[in-house]
Amino acid sequence: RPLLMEEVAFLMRLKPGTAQEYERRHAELWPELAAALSTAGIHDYSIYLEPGTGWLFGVQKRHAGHTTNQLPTLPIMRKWWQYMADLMETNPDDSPVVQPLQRVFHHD
Ligand code: RM4
Repeated sequence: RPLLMEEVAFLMRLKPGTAQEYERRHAELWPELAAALSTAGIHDYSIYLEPGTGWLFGVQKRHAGHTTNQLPTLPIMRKWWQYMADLMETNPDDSPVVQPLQRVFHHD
């Protein structure tokens, strides 16, 4: 039976003192970026903050046939990452450092 949807979770990290601005920018997420995420098959996407440390916990669902591997090639995604780079720990290309997480428990 084919998998219709998968859930993925990952860590990212904020630079010190940027949490308020990070939340503010996401409250005003560019509609074009939201559309790109949806088109790529991402939905039910949340980012949680551990306030004391700046660790971000992202969790999102991906439809079967999702194209998240192509997001880094989209100009709107690159532009968003450049915009966010002053707030986040980033790679040299301005994408956020992402640490994938392994699921060790699930209660349905
Ligand atoms: C984050 C980061 C992620 C993106 C979300 C919407 O700050 O840029 O890559 O998926 O925003």
